[in-house]
Amino acid sequence: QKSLHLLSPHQIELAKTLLELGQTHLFEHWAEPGVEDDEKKAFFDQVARLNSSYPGGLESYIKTARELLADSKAGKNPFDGFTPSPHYFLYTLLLNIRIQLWPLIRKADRVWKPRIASFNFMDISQVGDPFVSSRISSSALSWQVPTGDVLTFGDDNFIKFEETGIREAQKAAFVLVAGGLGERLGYNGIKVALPRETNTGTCFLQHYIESILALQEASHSLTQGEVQKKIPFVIMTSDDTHSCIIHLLESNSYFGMEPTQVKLLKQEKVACLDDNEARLAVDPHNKYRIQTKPHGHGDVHSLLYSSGLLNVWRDAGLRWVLFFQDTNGLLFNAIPAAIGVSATRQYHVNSLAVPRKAKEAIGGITRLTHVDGRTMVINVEYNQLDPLLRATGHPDGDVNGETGFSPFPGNINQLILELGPYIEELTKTKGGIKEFVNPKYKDASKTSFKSSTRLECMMQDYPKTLPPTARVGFTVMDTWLAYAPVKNNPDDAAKVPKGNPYHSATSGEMAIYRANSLILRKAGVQVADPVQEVFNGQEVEVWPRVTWKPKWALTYSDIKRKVNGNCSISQRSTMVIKGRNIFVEDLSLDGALVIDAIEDAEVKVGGSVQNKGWILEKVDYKDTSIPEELRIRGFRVEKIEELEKNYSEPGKFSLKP
Ligand code: UGB
Repeated sequence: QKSLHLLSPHQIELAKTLLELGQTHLFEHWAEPGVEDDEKKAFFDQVARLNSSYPGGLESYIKTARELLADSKAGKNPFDGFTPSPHYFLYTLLLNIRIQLWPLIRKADRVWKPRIASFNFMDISQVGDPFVSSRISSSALSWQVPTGDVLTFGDDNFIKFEETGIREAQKAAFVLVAGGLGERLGYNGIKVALPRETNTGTCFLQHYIESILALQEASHSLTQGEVQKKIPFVIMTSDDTHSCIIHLLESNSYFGMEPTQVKLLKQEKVACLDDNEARLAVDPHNKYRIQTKPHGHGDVHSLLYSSGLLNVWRDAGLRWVLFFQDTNGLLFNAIPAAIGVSATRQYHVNSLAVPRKAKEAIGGITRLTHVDGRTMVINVEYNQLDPLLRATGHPDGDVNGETGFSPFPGNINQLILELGPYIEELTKTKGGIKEFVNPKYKDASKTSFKSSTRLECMMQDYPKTLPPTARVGFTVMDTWLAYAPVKNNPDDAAKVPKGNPYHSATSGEMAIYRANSLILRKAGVQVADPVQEVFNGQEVEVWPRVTWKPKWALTYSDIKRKVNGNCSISQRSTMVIKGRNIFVEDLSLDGALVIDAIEDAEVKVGGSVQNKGWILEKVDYKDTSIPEELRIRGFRVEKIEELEKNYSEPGKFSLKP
């Protein structure tokens, strides 16, 4: 009452609302009127912000929180009434695996089909030659059945999808969700500034931007720019990451992208909750503030909706919106083909997935069937999958199936949405995504929390509100090609059960070299086998350290065009290709080779390159004298000897040592 003169009429309304919503405790420890008035005013500014940034305002937030907290206390399963089952997608996966696994396919036919007998399922015997079909025709399936493609890197199908994807890329906009702090990784900086690999030191954000620019260029030259010249790039930030991302972009001239191409949308945090009554938590460091925490990556939909960008993109003739996460250095290996799948299958929603190991910390894609018959194909988050399975007649919970993988493919949170249907849906929902709450209770009475909680939402829950007619599909790629996130700190990574991926800075970097080596192998290069090494307590395969810029090669066809003859690379080698028009032919590499060239220079690289090369020197992650971004990997590159060439004049050149 005594502070009312400080407030605008709108703020007075908000104060009343807070009192009506049972939030009087927020004012309990306030100083006398006239004391600390600035802080009190700042409190109401914060309340106004929290109110305006949440669809429906604080009233709606508290109401939803009370409902979700009551459900959580009652132990109500968030998927109440739904039973999960692996959908036919995994079956298709088996169908598509090549000849070596044919006996397994037979077995899967025996094992899985009876389990999903209630399904209108195509009999494997009708499919004929599994090497001809890479996809079961959806016409044989009822509408609920999700469709999915399982792609095999480098085969004709893959190449076809990549070509379609490159054509379509000019109609795409990219959205990176980068508001998370990465608590599991425990890195002190922003994750997008971490080197994707330390051979070149290229950070994730630079790699993403260079990949988008390379796509733009490739798409443009294939189609002579039917639609747009620049691919829009949106980055969702938060208070935790916003200023650092701006600094990273500005101090690196946007890594070659035009600043107008990049838009930052900052997500706001939401109010924390102290108890089951949804009493808002007072910030432990300031009694005039409400404690806040991130609301989750699901905010990206409401931010895009309210930004007005979607309509601008539609008017510019765009068709696809691609969402991706902050630290997957392999992602762009999968993008061209995945866009190709979306365009070919006309998917409204296409999620990228990889085979998943049980208990792996990535969501599982399931087909949920409700008791009333409704069916929904959706990601079930890793912490919910096991309890859901146990509660619905699978006493062993989340375990590997016959194939050695979880029957539920892993969601890698790379979504491709068709813009038109996306706008239609958001017009209805205003971008609101189904939320959840995850309180950590003090004891079994579930009456108090160990620490405050808050509502959260996830971007992959977008399909939950879609009508049954929506075309929701999946695209599965090999993990080695498409997925290597950097999420876990060295301690936690070293404790990952044997056989499960580490998802650490160490494994993330090694995965780049492995993927590039395997891609070159597929193109006919003799790449030596890897050796096993232990860094930061994690045993990893060390392949030759091969990297290239996205403008050198984005697709398998690019690689085939640029690598010819008899080439070989020894295990201890390093190869860095930077320029666009570099052609590798009859090269024998045993050492380190770094090669760059301006756009107008065409260079043929061959012959025998032999030198002492670059070695990986082990470092201890606890050794704080070493920069954090290096020690979290457990190694650093020591450059002993290399052949380095930079062609800075236009013309044709040949490098043949
Ligand atoms: N992020 C935000 O932008 N804002 C936020 O408030 C929170 C996060 P995490 P998570 O691919 O490995 C997801 O924390 O949420 C950004 C999927 O839910 O790295 O534990 C953040 O910056 C899961 O199904 O992952 O798990 C980052 O870019 C599985 O796909 C992104 O959101 C898993 O990722 C993801 O945040 C995975």
